[in-house]
Amino acid sequence: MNHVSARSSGRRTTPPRLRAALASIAIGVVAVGTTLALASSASAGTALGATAAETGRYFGAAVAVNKLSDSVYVGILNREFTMVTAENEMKWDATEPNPNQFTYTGGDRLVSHAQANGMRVRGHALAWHQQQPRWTSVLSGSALRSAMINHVTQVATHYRGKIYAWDVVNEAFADGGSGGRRDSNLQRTGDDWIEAAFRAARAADPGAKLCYNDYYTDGQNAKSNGVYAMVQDFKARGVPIDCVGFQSHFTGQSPVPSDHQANLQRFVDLGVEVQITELDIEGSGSSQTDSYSRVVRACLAISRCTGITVSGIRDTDSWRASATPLLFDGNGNKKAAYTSTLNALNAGGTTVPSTPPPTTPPTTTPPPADGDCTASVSLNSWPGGFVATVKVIAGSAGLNGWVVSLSLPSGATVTDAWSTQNTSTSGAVSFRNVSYNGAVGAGASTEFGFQGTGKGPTGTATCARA
Ligand code: 9MR
Repeated sequence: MNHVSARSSGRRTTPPRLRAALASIAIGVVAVGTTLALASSASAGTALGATAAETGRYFGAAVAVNKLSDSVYVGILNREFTMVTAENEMKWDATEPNPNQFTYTGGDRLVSHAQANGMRVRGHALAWHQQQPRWTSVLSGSALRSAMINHVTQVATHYRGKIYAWDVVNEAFADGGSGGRRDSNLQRTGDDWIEAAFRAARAADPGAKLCYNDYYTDGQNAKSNGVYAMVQDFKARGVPIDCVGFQSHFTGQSPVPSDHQANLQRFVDLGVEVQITELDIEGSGSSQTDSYSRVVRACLAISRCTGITVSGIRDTDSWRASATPLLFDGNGNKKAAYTSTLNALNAGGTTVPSTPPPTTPPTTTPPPADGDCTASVSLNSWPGGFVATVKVIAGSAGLNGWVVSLSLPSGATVTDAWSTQNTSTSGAVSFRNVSYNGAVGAGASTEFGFQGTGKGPTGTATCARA
């Protein structure tokens, strides 16, 4: 049940300061490896992030890491925002400029800044047809598919435990009336490229919420219907998806649609969270201020609309600066749109449930009979490659170490493995625990994963005490 909080009405059920503290605690539980600045609740009512936290939400900004040396920029960021998104630094071209050579300098700086200042991080974006490194342009088919899966796996593994939500796939649906997929090099690897990316992301970072993110999907239209059908299908088939991001780039030609809230709600009704991920609204004056408050009110009316991110801090930081679409002017002063946004946050709304419902259907695994442990493999494969996630379940005596043995078909090779050490890369392969996951209590479980080329394992995996 949602309860409504409203500063100005008698409907409040929880004192605001207590509510802020509870919200901070709830956020702390889900923010792995992140310490939230509890001091932020001192500015509840007067700063965006602290006020959003009163209903369990975040308020974030897209950040350009090279601006972290600008004191005005950082001053606003640290005062107002509780979530950051890397504007460009976690994209494919930035993180893997050469095949299988990863550079995380910019993204790591952002994560450090976030952790030092009690902010969470939205990861953006693992797979997208734009801002790919040059080398992907000569790839296609299974080579491109494998490169994409490797990219998703490596980047999500690098940031494991540090990301609140990943935009796993960005902008994969076509504009216009088709409601179908956008043509792209990734799409040409096969329709299942999106689910392959989501499965690889889940295997690499089981704690991050996994989002599909797109623009012009804010109201009901052919494009959002296409995304809706995909999410419905993913939910029905157990493809791991937790959230849908609505970029929310509004202009005079593309204003906030009248069915905005209803559209967000229909996605929530499919069993995903929704987030406003790149909000900016062209213009000035009352049309801009009204539109900002409408968007905030729509999100706050929906308990599983968990947060709002604006696509920059000052108008001059925007990727479309001439549209003056943000909340602060070029000098860092609060605009009228800031005030209307803060007022809308202060008006309250539904409270985000503190423990999000489970999002991946539990896999049916036979309980260990009398043996030491069992292993079950879930496989995500595509022509030319696969990612395997293996669940190790301890028997009634618990474990202090384990080894899982399985056999790969001929021609298959393990190219990467995580949370495990493998004895070989082809044929009969054994996977042992690493230092942090050898101890498994009675009936409890742990997971590891590996990826490879060729076909994935098909036979039974056996588990033994080590
Ligand atoms: O804000 C980003 C800008 O700095 C880049 O030049 C641009 C290049 O593609 O990407 C901008 O961010 C995009 C975001 O990653 C996805 N949604 C649309 C944004 C504008 O293209």
